[in-house]
Amino acid sequence: MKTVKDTTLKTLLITGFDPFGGQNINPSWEAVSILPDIIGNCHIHKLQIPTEYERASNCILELASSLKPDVILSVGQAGGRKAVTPEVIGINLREASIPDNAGYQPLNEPVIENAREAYFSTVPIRDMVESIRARNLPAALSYSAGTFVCNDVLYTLLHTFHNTNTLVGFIHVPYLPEQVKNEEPSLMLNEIVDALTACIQTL
Ligand code: PCA
Repeated sequence: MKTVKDTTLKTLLITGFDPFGGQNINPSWEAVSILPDIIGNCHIHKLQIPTEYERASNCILELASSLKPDVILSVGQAGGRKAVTPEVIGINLREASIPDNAGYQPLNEPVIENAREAYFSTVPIRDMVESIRARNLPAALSYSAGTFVCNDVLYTLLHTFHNTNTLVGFIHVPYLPEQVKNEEPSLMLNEIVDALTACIQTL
């Protein structure tokens, strides 16, 4: 009997944000937008989302309802970080030090009323860190996705897909060199693309 190779691809929905906070680019979308359509076992669907509370996750949920992805990975800018950082946890808190792109600046509000305090990410974050480092690129786990729009997306998706077959994760990436002055850390676009590719290869 012939063995039939399983060539079924997973459906990955990966998102990047539009620029915010006075920047004119966001490395997350710059990198996500140039990923190939297939990486490893995954068929990649890309979506740019607005840096706006609520609307960012709604955009993802709307596409996810028809796409039915196996995995949703969101990518965001974390200016000042020097490594690519898969996030460990999303928390049920909105607290913004700057307004989002719709001018909304919540203080001490829940992401979702009467929902639990936090959810752990469900993608293989430790494998992702190893996979990035195997390419000689800087990686570390992050234990806080903050309380701005990135955490909002992570928490909302983890809440929505809790106990389903859809895995959810978030990866923060450093600035691009053109965004920084002085000694602030950055990574080149091709390095961020390689790091994301390494993460996707663990899926
Ligand atoms: N980073 C922000 C929101 C959009 C982005 O790219 C954050 O870390 O919350």
